[in-house]
Parts: sequence; structure tokens; C-alpha cells
Amino acid sequence: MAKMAASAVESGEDAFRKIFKFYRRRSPPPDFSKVIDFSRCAPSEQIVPVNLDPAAVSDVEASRVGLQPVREWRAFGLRGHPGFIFISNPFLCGAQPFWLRQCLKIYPQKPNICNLDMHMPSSETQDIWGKSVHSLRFALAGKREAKTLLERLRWVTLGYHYNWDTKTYSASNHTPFPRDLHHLSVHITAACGFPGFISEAGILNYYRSDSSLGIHVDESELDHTRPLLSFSFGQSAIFLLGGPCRQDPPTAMLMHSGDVMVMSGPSRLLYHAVPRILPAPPGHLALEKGDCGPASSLQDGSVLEPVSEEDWAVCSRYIQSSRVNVTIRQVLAPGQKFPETPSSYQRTGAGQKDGYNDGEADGESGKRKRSSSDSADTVET
Ligand SMILES: O=C(O)CCC(=O)C(=O)O
Ligand SMILES: [Mn+2]
Repeated sequence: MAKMAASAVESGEDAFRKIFKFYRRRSPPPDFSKVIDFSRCAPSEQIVPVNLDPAAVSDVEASRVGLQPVREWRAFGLRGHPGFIFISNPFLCGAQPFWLRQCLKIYPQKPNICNLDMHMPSSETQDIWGKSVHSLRFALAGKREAKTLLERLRWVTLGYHYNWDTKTYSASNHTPFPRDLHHLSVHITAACGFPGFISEAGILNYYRSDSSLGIHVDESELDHTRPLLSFSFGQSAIFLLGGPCRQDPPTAMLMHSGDVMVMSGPSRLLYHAVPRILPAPPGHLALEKGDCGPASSLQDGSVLEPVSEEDWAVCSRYIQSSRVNVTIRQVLAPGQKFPETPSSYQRTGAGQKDGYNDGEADGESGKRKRSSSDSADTVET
């Protein structure tokens, strides 16, 4: 743990908040030397190799969703955090552009819900991509006065749509979950020892270089025995993984483009946060379409489709300064139904756990900014 971060722990104050502020600090920049980088690390006292189940997913099934054979994946855990699995970019070369294009062009489309819907009529938000591409492709960002809708996108919800105000999901607020993303999720969770995962809700977070996500636990789902799955694309980020108590000091790690995180078992309900977006180091924005051979290598039955040069021009410009995170959740146990009374399935203790925010200086979760009434301006710093 970095020096200042360590002293915060010793003081016995809210160590998580102090460490959040430490890594979010701009001037002077914090010491990042103790942040775990799974893309370069070897097993150690803290970092343990995780054995996945290569038999759970055939090589053909994996390649159809753009993944390497499971036996090639580099998966790690953290001592003291059973159930936490970090898979260092298991994607095949050339597959990330497809998933990023889905996140920017397809998943923000109706019937999915996004932050812009909270203050704009649906006629204006139904073609975010189409309304943004011209500016993004041709105009110099610095010279434009108004941001495009795509640049103002902060979150999209899929499946059971998360209600940011009540912190609940409900049977009545549901649209079909994207099949391609379910296939991807089901294979990763199966390889991690969780067969039969049902992707029921998704939250996409769109981060600019100055965004952050406050300290929180994801506990609105009714079944916590199912893992939570998280994908990163674009710029890198510092992810803080704490303990079951708000005061537990977190471990800092880097998430690069293509990295996948699984929070399961005892790690499913740990506090976590993203204090900082960082430029992807050279070689980590592994999204250059051209480097991996022609799209003809797509398997029969693949969910992947070639990404056109036009689409890629927009996506690659977007991720020069942005990060996209996708979290997939199973909300209900098989056969489980939402209870009749909404209040009975609301988050408990949410006052200190609903830490979704952008631009929050201290990660303090009681001041969540990412609410249904967000305007694009409130999520910018
Ligand atoms: O952006 C990330 O890596 C974390 C996202 C997250 O924790 C969430 O959406 O609940
Ligand atoms: Mn979370």
C-alpha cells in the first residue's frame, strides 16, 4: 500500500474513504507503485493463481463470443478475498472492438434506458449514435461548443432496469437482455465454476478521464449467491476492493481494457469503488482492429460481427479519453419472483452504500450524484 494510503489505515479513520481520496488526488499525483497490475504480476503472498474449469466452455464456444480458450486465461485471486477472480484480458485479438461497438452503438438504443432519458424526450435519445457520429468523426473535440449525446452518456441499464432513486429492480421495469452479452457472461461464469448463470440486469458505466465511482456495495439483487461480472474497455482505471465493512482498507488494482472481474461467494458483497481513470499504458488499448488479421477468422455461429471502418473510427476516437465498464448481474434465484411489496426488497443501509457518483472528491457514498434526475452536467467535474 502506498505511503499516504498506509498512514490513513493506521489512523483508524475511514480507511476506504482516505484511500479513495488519495488515488483521486490530482496534485501532487499519488504514488501508484503499490497498485496491483495483474497484467504484469506473478503469484505472490498476496496474489494467488485461480484454477478455472476449461471443460466448462469449449474452445469453439469461447471463440464465438470473442474469448481465448479457457486454458489460456490468466486468472488471479487475492489472499483474504475468496471468490474474487480477476481474469487478465481473456479476449481474442480483434474481439474487443466488437464489444466496444455494442456498448457505444447498440446497447444505448431503446428499449434500454440511459441517463439522458431522465431529462430528454425519447424522440431525442433514440438514436444517440446516429446523432453523435458526424461530430465525433469529423470535428475536433476542442473546437465544438456542445458535447455530443455519446459524450454525455453516463450510464445505460439493461434487462431489469436499475432504479437509481429507489435502488431496486422491479418486475414491471424490464426489457429483454441482449443475447450476445448473455452468451459472453454465461461462458465466463461457467469457466469460473458457476454454471447456469442468468444475465438479468446490466449496468454500463461510461467514464471520462475525470470521472469516478464512489464507494458502494452491489446488494440490490435478490440472489447474492450468483456472481457479479464486470468488463472493462478503453482507458484503464484504479479499482479499490475493500472488505465487508465500510471501514476496511481496500486493495488497489489496475483494470485495463479487456480485463474481467468476477465477484462471487464471500466477495460478492464487498465494498468497492473506482477513484480514478488512467491513460491506458502502451499496448493495453488492445483494440486496434487491423492488428489481428481479417474478420474472416470469425467462427460459424459467432455472435461477433465485423465492425465497419466508419464505426471503428468513432469508437476508437471515443476511447482515447474514455472507459466503458459493463457489470452483469443475476437478480433472482431460478424460480424466484419479486415480492409484492416494493419496500421489502429495497436495499438495506443504502444511505451509506449507494455510492454511484461522478466527480465526487472523497468517494462519500451518502452524496450519490448519479440519480435518475442527473443532467449531463452533474456528472462532469
Ligand atoms: O467501473 C467499474 O469497474 C465498477 C463498476 C461498478 O462497481 C458498478 O457498476 O457497480
Ligand atoms: Mn459495483
